[in-house]
Amino acid sequence: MTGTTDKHNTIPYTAYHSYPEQRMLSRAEEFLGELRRRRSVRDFATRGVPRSIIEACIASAGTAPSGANQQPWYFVAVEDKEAKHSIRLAAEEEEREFYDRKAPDAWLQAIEPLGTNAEKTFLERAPWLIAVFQQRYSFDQDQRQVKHYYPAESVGLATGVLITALHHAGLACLTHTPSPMRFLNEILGRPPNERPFLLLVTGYPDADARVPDLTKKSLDQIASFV
Ligand code: IYR
Repeated sequence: MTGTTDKHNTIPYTAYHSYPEQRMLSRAEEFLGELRRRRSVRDFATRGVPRSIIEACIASAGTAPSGANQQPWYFVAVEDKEAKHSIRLAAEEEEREFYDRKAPDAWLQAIEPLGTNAEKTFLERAPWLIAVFQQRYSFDQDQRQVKHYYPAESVGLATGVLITALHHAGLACLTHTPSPMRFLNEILGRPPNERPFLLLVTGYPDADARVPDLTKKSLDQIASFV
C-alpha cells in the first residue's frame, strides 16, 4: 500500500459510499443548487432555534480535516441574552473605531456594496451566536505546550463546514469579524491559547430580510483545468 507507514494503527474504510457516475453528477449539481441559495444574512428574526440543531451543526464542523488531526478549534454557542448584549456592546465599540478611524478608505470602499455600519443589531436579535476560537497551541498531560500546525487553515476549513451545515439545516448565518475580538475571551471565559477566529451569527432570516445584490464569480473565473 502507498502513502502510509506501518507506524500507526489503521482500520478498514468501510464508511465510504460509492455512487454510479450519473448519480455522482446529479448529487454534485443538487448540492451546488442548494449552496447557491446561501446568502449572508444581517436581518434576523428573533424566533429561537433548538439547541439540538446547533449541536449537530457544530459536530459537523468537528469532522473537518486539520493539521496533524489536532482539531485546533473550539466553539462557544451563545444563546444567553446577557452574554449576547455584552458581545454586542463590545463589538460595536470596536466597529465604531473601525468605521470612524481605523479603516483605510480603500477598505470602506470595498465593503460599501454590503451596506454595513457600526450598528450590530443582529448580535442581539439572532437566537444564536457561535464564537469560533483557534487554539494556537494546547497542553499535554505534563502541562507542556504542544504546538499546533496550520491552525488558521484548519479552523477555516471547520468554519466552512459549519456554515454549510447551518445552511443545509435551514438556517441563515453571517460571518462577522469585529476586530480585534479579544473581548470574546473575556466575555466567554476562554483561555489565552485560544484566539477568536470569527463570530457566526445564526437563526432565521426576518420575514422581510433583504440581502445585497451580489453575484459570485463564474466557474471559468475561479478555476482552470489542465
Ligand atoms: N467588521 C466590519 C467591517 C466589515 C469588513 C468586511 I472584510 C466585510 O466583508 C464586512 C464588514 C463589520 O462587520 O461591519
